[in-house]
Amino acid sequence: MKNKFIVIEGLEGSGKTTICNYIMNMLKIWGIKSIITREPGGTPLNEKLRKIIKKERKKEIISNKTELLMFYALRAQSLEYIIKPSLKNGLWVISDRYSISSQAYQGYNDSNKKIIKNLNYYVLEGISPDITLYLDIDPKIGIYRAKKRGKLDRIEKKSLSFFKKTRSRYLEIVNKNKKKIKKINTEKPLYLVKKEVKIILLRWLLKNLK
Ligand code: Z5A
Repeated sequence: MKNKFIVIEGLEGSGKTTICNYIMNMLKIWGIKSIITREPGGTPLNEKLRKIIKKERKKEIISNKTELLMFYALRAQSLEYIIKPSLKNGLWVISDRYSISSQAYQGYNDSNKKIIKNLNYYVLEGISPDITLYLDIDPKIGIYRAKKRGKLDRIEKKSLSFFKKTRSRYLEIVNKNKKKIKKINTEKPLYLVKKEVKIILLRWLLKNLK
């Protein structure tokens, strides 16, 4: 079977990192070699930029334009040094976030939506996930889970209404792309979320045995 590119999306605390690890272990049991990458992050340079992008700063505030371009700069780096070479070498790639994150978090007006479309054309070079799992969660629950883990970062400190709008943009994207993006409700015990992930991936793999 051709190797695949799987993306996990969702708000903070929806369980993306947990599910990425779960999928990697599941693929291993099935005899499939994979790697996990994350956005922002992945390469050594990207991990440094991740700290910068997440840090709250009082003096030189990251502008909205800078933030959007930073996410795409990181994505370009991760495509060049992780995603493309891994896919070329026969590995499956599991990415904790990808371009839909930019559409959901930064696509808050028509002008940004247009810029993101152009950036996708320029940066992604047509590399799109074979399947995306969108982990849906009420932002209140997501933030509660994130808070339990420790101090909130610059982005996590944004208002509840920002996350509500981000979630509705996610849902809009999911509803327009039901074939390629599968929605999973994560407001239930983790073992049930994992069970649903497994069923979705198995069904999808059986359909795509080529
Ligand atoms: N961002 C952006 O704006 N634009 C972009 O283009 C990109 C990103 C790529 C990245 O932060 C930030 O960048 C993010 C969007 C923005 N900001 N926000 N806010 P990050 O990578 O540090 O964080 P995150 O991606 O938001 O994920 P997270 O907070 O680490 O959460 P998660 O990976 O989805 O969840 P988790 O770590 O697997 O689980 C969190 C906790 O919940 C943990 O203790 C789990 O054990 C627990 N958990 C998980 N599932 C369950 C269930 N089902 N029940 C109970 N407890 C659970």
